Amino acid sequence: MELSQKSLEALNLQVKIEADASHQYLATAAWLENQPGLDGVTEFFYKQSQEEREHMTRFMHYIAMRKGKAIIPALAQPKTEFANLKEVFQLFLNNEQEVTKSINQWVGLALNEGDYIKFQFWQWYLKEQLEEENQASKMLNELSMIGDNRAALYSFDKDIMNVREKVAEDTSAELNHK
Ligand code: OFO
Repeated sequence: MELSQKSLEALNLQVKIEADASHQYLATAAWLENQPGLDGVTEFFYKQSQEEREHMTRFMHYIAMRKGKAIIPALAQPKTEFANLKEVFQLFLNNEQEVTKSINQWVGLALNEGDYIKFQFWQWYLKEQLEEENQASKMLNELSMIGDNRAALYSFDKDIMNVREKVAEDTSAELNHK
């Protein structure tokens, strides 16, 4: 089943959105790596950047499988300076909320076109977005509670990759009614 022109454009726009997200998180990781004592958060954003790139290539493979042509976009200039960690995670949350909005819109398009194969393809991304928004919100809440407490910030940094996994597992369990 060939993609409609509208769907092809939507998928290619999403390729760009994922590429920009990957680039932004890479720039975030670069800033974090220059801050003292934030090895865990740095690793988090390198990993996040890598995942967004995988999301992008997943779209590209899907476009090719549906006999379309993926377009590699020019990247937007990412934000490279941050005032503090809260700003880092606020940007993460805002960005993921925008990505979710965009994906929701494409899910609607797939349904309107009666393209249930594509509708099914999008489901994985919806779950991923829920997971990432949950991670960003949880981390922002924790940072609000931590405030200027350096010992708590040390633990936050040490524990962040475990929290990341835990939120992902909890989101999957919630969706699967476990
Ligand atoms: Fe691509 O997962 Fe979020 O943005």
